Amino acid sequence: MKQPIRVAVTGAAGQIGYALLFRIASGAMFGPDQPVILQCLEAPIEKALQGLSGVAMELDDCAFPLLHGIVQTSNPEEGFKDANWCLLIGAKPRGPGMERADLLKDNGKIFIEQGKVIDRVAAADARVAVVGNPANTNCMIASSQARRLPPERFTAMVRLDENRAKIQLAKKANVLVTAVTDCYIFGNHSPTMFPAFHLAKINGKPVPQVIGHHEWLRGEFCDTVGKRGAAIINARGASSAASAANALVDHVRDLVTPGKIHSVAVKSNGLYGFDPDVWAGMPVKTSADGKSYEVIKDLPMDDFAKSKIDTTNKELVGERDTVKDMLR
Ligand code: NAX
Repeated sequence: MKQPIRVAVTGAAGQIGYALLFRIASGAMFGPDQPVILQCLEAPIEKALQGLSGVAMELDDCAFPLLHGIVQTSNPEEGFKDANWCLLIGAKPRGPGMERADLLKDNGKIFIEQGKVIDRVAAADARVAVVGNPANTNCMIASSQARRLPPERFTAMVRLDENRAKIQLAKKANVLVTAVTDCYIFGNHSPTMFPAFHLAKINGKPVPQVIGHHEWLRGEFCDTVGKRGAAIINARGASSAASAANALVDHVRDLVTPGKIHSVAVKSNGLYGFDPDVWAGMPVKTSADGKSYEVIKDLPMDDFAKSKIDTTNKELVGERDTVKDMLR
């Protein structure tokens, strides 16, 4: 039996947390032979901690063979102690009348603190995946606090957007989602993101050739993927939760599975024309040992793709400028 790995999850009693913890404990994220210890971190609010105790009872009641322990805490030092993976989901939601800049700054404070503590107390091999919005910028903020852990250990999730793009293309072409490959998200997890349809393939053939409807690809397709979160809020009265948890399972599982290629928001280092210091979605390939990744470089970008990347890059730079006084 392998040694258990420690997985810290913030916002563990929230809606995504509730859809996620059971799947981690069942082996969906790290495999059927990898035991886990869940280190659940919640805000120091009585209602949240009480909710978390109920989630922990339910986890117990599943009698998962791979679940070797549950920590419940509101203390980041305890929550991130020796963690191998830190899944940062907890964030403040945007309240009525709240400006985006205020949301960025309020959430920035959470990610400044968590970045510092992770750097101090997490395991030597710690890796971080940020879901709490604005995810790309929160990830950049957390990484900016780290002295020990290099920036490539900090990733943000754009996998939900990749999954959304794939299913839209599959439905349009009337094929199973498994026929869609090479479908990558560039930029911010926001409506400005670019689902790069010109690189995607259906049954190995270029999407523009198979679908043929260029106006649909440039217009309705990009809009549907970019605004899917809002459409779900309108329909459900609550934001995406199960699909977000599922995307995080995909994000982490593919980052530890040798050879997998998928969309991850990483420090751009200037690739694809992004500002070097923003975290932007792009395709990455997991290394042979499953411990690191490299960005797939030099994919062709036409004028439309370049203008979409320029727009999403400007938004990321604007977000960073809003919080720049908080960085070190
Ligand atoms: P909920 O409001 O249901 O849950 C958030 C939880 O985080 C709450 O239980 C809260 O008490 C906790 N929390 C707040 N501050 C905390 C802190 N400092 N430490 C620990 N826990 C803290 O939100 P939920 O629907 O679960 O969404 C969580 C985040 O994911 C939001 O920021 C949301 O915008 C974001 N999303 C990101 C997505 C992505 O693709 N990157 C998609 C889904 C989702 O919208």
